[in-house]
Amino acid sequence: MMGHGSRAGTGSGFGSMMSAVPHGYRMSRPVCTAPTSRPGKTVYVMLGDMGMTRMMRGAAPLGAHMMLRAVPSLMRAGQVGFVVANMGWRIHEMVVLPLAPGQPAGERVPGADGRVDETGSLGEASATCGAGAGDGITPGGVGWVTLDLPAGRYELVCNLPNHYADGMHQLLIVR
Ligand SMILES: [Cu+2]
Repeated sequence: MMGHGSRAGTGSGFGSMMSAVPHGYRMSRPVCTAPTSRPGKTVYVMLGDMGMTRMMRGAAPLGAHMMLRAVPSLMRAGQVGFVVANMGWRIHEMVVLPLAPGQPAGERVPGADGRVDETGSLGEASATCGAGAGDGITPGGVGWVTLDLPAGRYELVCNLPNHYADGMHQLLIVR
């Protein structure tokens, strides 16, 4: 499935994001949808990559083109429901990590395994067509999680090997 005509099927929140997908990204057709009833604010997170082959698994070479986009990225403190759609061809996930005061977003240094430190994680959506933690969201899959977020700065990351370094992170500000 390619092009901008595809729809996430997970709610209208993805509609505007689809038109902002950079050229060259391959969009997987959604295979499931998140529950439509969620407490609190909903954040739609789109995970994507440029594919190359359907044989690709989770690991990726450095320099691969990948993306993580969340809308909105600014909200009030309280319950936040994340709906995370993997529209790429690789396995992805979304982990919510805190940012210390003054700590810039996007500048974590991955370890030798290509992953960043998840200390202090507030939760994640890494199950395919399910809630909370799992074995990763497979292409076309949707994961979801509802978290109680105090005011602060957070970073949404995909922590499969090299995915953070390849660009899968976004700042989330809670006031
Ligand atoms: Cu990823």
